[in-house]
Amino acid sequence: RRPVLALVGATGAVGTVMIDIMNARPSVPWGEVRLIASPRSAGRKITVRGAELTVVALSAEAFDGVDIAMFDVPDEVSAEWAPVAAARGAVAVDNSGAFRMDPEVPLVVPEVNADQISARPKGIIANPNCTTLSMMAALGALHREFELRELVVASYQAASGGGQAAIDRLYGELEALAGKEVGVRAGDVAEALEAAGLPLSESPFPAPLAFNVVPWAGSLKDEGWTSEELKVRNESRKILGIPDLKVSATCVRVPVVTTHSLAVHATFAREVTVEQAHKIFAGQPTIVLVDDPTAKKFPTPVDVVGEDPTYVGRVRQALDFPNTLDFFVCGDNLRKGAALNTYEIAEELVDRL
Ligand code: 2RA
Repeated sequence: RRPVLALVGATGAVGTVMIDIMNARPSVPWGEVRLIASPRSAGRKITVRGAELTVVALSAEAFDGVDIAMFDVPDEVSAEWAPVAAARGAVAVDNSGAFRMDPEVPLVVPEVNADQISARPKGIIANPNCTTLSMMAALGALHREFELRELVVASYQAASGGGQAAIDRLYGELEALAGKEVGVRAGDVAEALEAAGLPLSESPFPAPLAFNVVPWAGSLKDEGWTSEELKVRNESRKILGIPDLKVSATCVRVPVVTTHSLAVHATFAREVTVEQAHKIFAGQPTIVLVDDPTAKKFPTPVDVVGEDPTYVGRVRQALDFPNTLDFFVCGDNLRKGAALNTYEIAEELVDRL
């Protein structure tokens, strides 16, 4: 029998991208696709691969007969319902933060550690945070050859990482400020937003995002670090299987709608030349290398929206740091950063149920 796939959170932003991905695949291995969402969205009709499906409400019974259940819902919903799906016999592939650091839950990026899919004592597999994911294909490929030791990164994160309200806020700010002379005096952007009825107190961001960059993503954790920065550290260690990897991350929100970028400073056990790195990136099917400094060719977020691969460029051997490479990566945070990686894990699972 062909496996049954459930999608929990089918009507959300990432769930919608998952359906787009499924619709675009040349073929799918599923005997049935079941769309699950909150009772509020139950009854909605969505077309998946030419068949009109009715969204069913989340309940324990909704998982009966399901082999793989992909979850894209808030942490607390996953924390409650992924174990229910597992108890009913499904493997839950969860895109929330609820299980990522659980030692009994593998944290998987298929091109880096697909081998870990089979050891899943809780019947749950976690999908990494989109910021970590955007650099994993590149780092995994380099680590296999040169042994990663230290990682220093700064992120340039798109508004859509904060969900629909964050996207709406960025558009609202841009519209309110369009054509105005702002950013020439301290505080005038915030004042203009306030005057336009967009007070900062109502924003998902702690500072204006239009005409600005905001060095903050997630919530405050110990000693001034944000949750997002700690995720980059902890998840990179777990995915790459380097528990003592030295990591320092600064996460920054930029006025971009979709696609997270990172400036990566990675130190290896052995010397890596730009030529060697280029060869490795060019040989990895899930990476697109765009790196021609003389022609000023490099990836930017707007080139990568809607794309599956991670784009890599600006590869340089650090002048003052032996064994260190600097490079820039861009990954669509809604695709590889969320829906695509989750779906790829589900595809990998088909032969390992
Ligand atoms: C963000 N990484 O970009 C988060 C979303 N999961 O805000």
